[in-house]
Amino acid sequence: MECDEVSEIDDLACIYVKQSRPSNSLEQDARHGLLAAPRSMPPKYFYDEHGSLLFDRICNTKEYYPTRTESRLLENHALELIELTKPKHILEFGSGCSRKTHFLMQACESINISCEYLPFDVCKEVLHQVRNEYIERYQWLDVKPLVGDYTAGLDDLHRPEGSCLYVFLGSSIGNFNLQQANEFIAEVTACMQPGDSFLLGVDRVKSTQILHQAYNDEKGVTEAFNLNLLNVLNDQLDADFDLNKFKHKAIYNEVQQRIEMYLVSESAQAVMIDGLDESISLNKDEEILTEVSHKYTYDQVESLLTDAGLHILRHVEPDNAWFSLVLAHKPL
Ligand code: AVJ
Repeated sequence: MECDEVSEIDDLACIYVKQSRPSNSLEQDARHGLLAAPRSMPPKYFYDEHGSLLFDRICNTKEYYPTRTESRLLENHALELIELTKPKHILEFGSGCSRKTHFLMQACESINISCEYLPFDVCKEVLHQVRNEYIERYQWLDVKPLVGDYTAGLDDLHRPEGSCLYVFLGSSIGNFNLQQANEFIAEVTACMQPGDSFLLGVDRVKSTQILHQAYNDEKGVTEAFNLNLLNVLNDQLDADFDLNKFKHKAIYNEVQQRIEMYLVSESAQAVMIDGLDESISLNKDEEILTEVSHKYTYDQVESLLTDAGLHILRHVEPDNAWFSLVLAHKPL
C-alpha cells in the first residue's frame, strides 16, 4: 500500500494523519443528526479536553469495569504478548491517556526491547501530555504522536519499517456498528505487513444489570460525560443548549447486543444553533442518541479477526469472561 511519506509535523512533534475519506465536520454531523428526528450525534465529539478528563474519571468509577479488567489482563499478560511479537513499533488507535499502554512498555523494558510508540488520537492536548509523560518515564523510548481521526481512513498512516504491533484497547471497537467494525479491522489488516500483530480489547456480552450500572454510575460521571456533548455544541456551534433541560439515559439493548446512550429532553423546548443558522424544537422526552457500545461474544470477536485474514495467536480473559484481549497476527 503506497503511503504518503511527507506527513505534516507540528511544533509538538505531532504527525498529522490526513483522513483518506471524507468524514463529516461537526457542522455536517450536527446538520445531519440534529435537525430531524430520530436525532443523533457521533460519540467522537465527547472528547474535547473536558470530555477526555471526564472519561478518565469514568474509568475510575466502581461500576465501569472495562478499564480495570483490561488493565489487569495487560498487567498479567503483557510480557508474553511482547515476547510473542517483539515489536519495533507500537501503534495505538484511540490512545487517549495511554494509561494501560504502560504495561506493554514495561514488558518491553523488562526484556530490553526498545521500540517506538505511536499514539494515535483526535485530541492533540492529551497526545502532548502522553508524549511528555512517556519520554520522561522511558528514556529508551521514541514517541511519535499521530493526530487524526482513525475512523476516517488509514491510507495516510505512515507504515513504519520493522515489526509493528497495532493496538486497539478499551473496547472502542464497540462504537462501530458491526459492518463498520469489520471494515475497520480490514483497514488495519491492510496496513499490516506479514508478521505484524494486532492486539484488540473487546467488552463481552454479559448481564443487563452489570452493563446498565457501568453506564449509569452512582456519582453521575457518565451523565456529566454525556451532557458535556451539549457544551461542545454550545462552544463550537454557538448553540444555546441548556444542560439543565436534558437528562442522561443509558440502556442495554439485548437484541442489538449494545449499550445505547441518549440525551433526553426534559420538556418541550426550542434550541438555537447559530452555527447552523437553525433552531430545533424538541418534544418532552425526545431523545438524541449520543453513543452505541456494542458487546461481543468470543466467537464474534474471533470471526471479526479471522474474517479479515488474521490468525489468533493468543486470547486472554478474566475468570468471569467479562472482557477479551486478543492477539492476532498477519500470516507470513
Ligand atoms: C471508550 C467507547 C469504550 O463505550 O464503554 C464509557 C465510552 N461511554 N462510558 C464505552 C463510554 C460511556 C467507552 N468507549
